[in-house]
Amino acid sequence: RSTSRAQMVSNRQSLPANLRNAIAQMSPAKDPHDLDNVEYFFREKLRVWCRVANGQWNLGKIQSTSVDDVCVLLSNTEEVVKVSVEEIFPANPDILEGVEDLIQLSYLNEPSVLYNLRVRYSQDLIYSKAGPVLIAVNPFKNVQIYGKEFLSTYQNKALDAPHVYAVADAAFDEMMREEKNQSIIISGESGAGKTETAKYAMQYLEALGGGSFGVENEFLKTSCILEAFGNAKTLRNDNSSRFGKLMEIHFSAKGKICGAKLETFLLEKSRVVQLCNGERSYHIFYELCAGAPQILIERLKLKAASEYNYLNQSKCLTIDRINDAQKFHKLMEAFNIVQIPQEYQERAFSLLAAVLWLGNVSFKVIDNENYVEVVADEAVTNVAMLMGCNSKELMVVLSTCKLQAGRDCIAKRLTLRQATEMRDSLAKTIYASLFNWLVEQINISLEVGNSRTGRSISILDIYGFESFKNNSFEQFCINYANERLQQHFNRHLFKLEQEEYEGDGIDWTKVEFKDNQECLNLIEKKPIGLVSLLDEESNFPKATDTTFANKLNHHLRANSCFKGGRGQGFRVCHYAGEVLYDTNGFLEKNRDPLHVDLIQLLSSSKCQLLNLFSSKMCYKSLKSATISDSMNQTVITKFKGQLFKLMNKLEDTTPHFIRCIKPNSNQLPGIYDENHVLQQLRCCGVLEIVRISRSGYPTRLTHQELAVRYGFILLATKFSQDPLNTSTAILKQYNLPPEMYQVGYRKIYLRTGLIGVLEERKKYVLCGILGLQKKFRGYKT
Ligand code: AD9
Ligand code: MG
Repeated sequence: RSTSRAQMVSNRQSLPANLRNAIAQMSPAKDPHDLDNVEYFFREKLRVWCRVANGQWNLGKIQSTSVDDVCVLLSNTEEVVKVSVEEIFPANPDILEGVEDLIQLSYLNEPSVLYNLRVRYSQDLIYSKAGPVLIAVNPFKNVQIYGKEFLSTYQNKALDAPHVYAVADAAFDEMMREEKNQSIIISGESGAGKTETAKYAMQYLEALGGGSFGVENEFLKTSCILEAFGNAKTLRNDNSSRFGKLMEIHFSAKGKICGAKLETFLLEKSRVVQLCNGERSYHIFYELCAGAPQILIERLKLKAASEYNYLNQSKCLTIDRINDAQKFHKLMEAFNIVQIPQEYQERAFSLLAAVLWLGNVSFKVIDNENYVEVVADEAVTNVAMLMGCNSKELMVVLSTCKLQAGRDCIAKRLTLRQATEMRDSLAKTIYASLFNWLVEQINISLEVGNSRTGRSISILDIYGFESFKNNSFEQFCINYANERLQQHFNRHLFKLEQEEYEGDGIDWTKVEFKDNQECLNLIEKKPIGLVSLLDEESNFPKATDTTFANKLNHHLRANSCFKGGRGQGFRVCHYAGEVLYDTNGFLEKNRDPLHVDLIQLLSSSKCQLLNLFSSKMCYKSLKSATISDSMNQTVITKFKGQLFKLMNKLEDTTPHFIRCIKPNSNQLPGIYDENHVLQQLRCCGVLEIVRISRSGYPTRLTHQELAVRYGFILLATKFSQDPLNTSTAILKQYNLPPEMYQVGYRKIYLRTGLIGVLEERKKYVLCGILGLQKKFRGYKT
């Protein structure tokens, strides 16, 4: 072995220096045969990937090499191009085209990975593996790989091709075997397919654990309700989730579903009142307008969606190929399955209509100071009717605010801007309360009994990373959540594994990965981090969005993930790319003030739902001294707390990761935009994951475990006091190739497949012993 290494080194000396460097970079794997291959590759002028002027990767063959450049004959155009060695990567042999798991590739580099996924994608093989991670490339069309037939094929283990069903199956098996809670963590940018993937995972578990509890048919129905109220068309995704969700499914000892619990995270409230061009508000509004039966239209005084200011402001009322009226009927079915009583359904629809009419409430300026009163038109009358309030009272609440002056309470008129904010605040409050109430109803119907058993599978689907031209507080929260999730991913796939190797003293060359701790420090560090500074400014009455931006620029410069911006802007280098945020509206959205007058209005209403909402708000405010005190817990602080809780919960589970990839930004089938895909593969470190899993040791046994399971082969004299010596003696006795395992202080680490070999040999040895025993008994009788 040492001779062959020396030969290799001398071979390499004959190559130009930068080519040698390129080779070394191409194959960081420590297996010497690998390096040998790469050199051979160059000498024999085998196929390579070559990046041409337009940035595309093309296949070609090396014609000649010089000190700085390589001449490559391109396969598609047959032209010869001269490129620098950095633009060249070895291509894999044909036989490895479209492998299921990227760890099977002989040459691991970006163009090979991109090509492999592309080949599979073009054959509708949207799922691949990158070691332990499932990669799902969004097909943007129906692919015939779901449904009953496929469900049972995976259940019967008749197929092990990469699939979300296979991930759900593995989670289920591990949960039953180890009695440990599992999680399926789905990530990817907006529109990459997380929500669809989550639904398929639930569908699989439903089919697997369906039983006597009646919960199983409800999962997809709950998704239908949640999507109607929590999803909207954005520029990135026609069905974008505007909230995060964790669905925790519980199983009995027999593996049957016995309940589920849904937890949601921060719904984007601002969407109810404010939209970007080309985006829509929540689907439910359009569905209601398009699909409500005549009787409901009359009762709610409904008009077409185009008549409502909250909806028509963005000049986008429909979604291609989506029939809102049909969706409304599906929603009604779902409401019935989740058993929301008819009268509550009607109250919910009234509140939706009230929100729509609120957007049409207008104000007229009555004096030079810009103070206003509400225009008494059908809009405000309808809102009052739908909310079950007195319309005069409503008009007062929307245009004045009560101030305490000594013992007296005086009403002060609002300016146009203040009145509009008050109106929008009421609309957002009603909508968000309605959403939370629905989640509660869903939870009642999914009810988990006494099932904290260590037998649960949690499926996490949160909003994907977002970077628009204009990014506000909402994008900041979404990207913060993704940053936390990315850290969980890194911890489990890179950190913990490598720390274990190092801690146990085995020979291991560290694989570097992009750690995002610095970005989390920027956001979370106390007292000087984005969240702390935002809270500080939010609690300071005179602060403005500009003073906030100045403060950030002043305090955060030292962090390499922070880049200042002009005026009200600031930039953050997230793991998935740089985002420019506009602080405009940050403070107000973070404070999210709730006026006492609004709460009082809700509690005086004839609508029981509104009474319920207001009592919850009062309860919250009673817990603290004053209403404004209850708001001390700002939106971002609450969100941060929720994220910490979520991460703690996930830490208690065995994670299964799914990375969704968006192949193009136009949501079209059949288009595989290499740069777009590459950027996503890079941010989740796919190549690094593959590198770790291929050079890693997936099976680990403590010396004790090894001795118990395989030690019978040793003669008693070979058992040593030192478990480590016993282990090595056992492995020697089984005659295993030494490069296939490593001996740590506490454990033995085995390469992929070796445990199977061990089991086989054990069986073989046992058969031999049994045979001997039989023979022996034969002699006796
Ligand atoms: V966001 O962060 O909520 O904005 P997601 O959830 O990642 O986003 P979503 O699951 O909504 O994306 O997928 C976007 C669209 O891609 C869907 O509406 C489908 O039209 C399409 N899609 C995604 N996955 C599949 C699939 N497995 N098969 C077919 C799919 N179409
Ligand atoms: Mg989604």
